[in-house]
Amino acid sequence: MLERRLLLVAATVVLAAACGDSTGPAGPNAVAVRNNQFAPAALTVAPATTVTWNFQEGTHDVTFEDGAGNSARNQSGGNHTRNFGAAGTFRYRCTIHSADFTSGMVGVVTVQ
Ligand SMILES: [Cu+2]
Repeated sequence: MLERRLLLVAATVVLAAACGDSTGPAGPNAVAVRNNQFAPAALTVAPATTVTWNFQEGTHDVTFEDGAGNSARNQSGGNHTRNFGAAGTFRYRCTIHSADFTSGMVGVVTVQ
């Protein structure tokens, strides 16, 4: 009986550790948005992949150079997704924390 209870406690701790960390890596095909950075800043995916931006800290946006698939202007939590259908290079930035697509809070998704 005690063993079963200990097992339950151990399983709960493992589950809490897996679910509770909102500042860790965002996962495959995902970008963490925090500390005025996109992490990873450069992501390569296959065609037809949906990429998820996970807003973990601060207020930011995801604005693409091609003008498609942008997030809300001032997003401070939750997720934003864009599906990339065809191959290409898709630069994006946070308009709050960068002036152009080459410096500041910028990122790129390469679809190949
Ligand atoms: Cu920002």
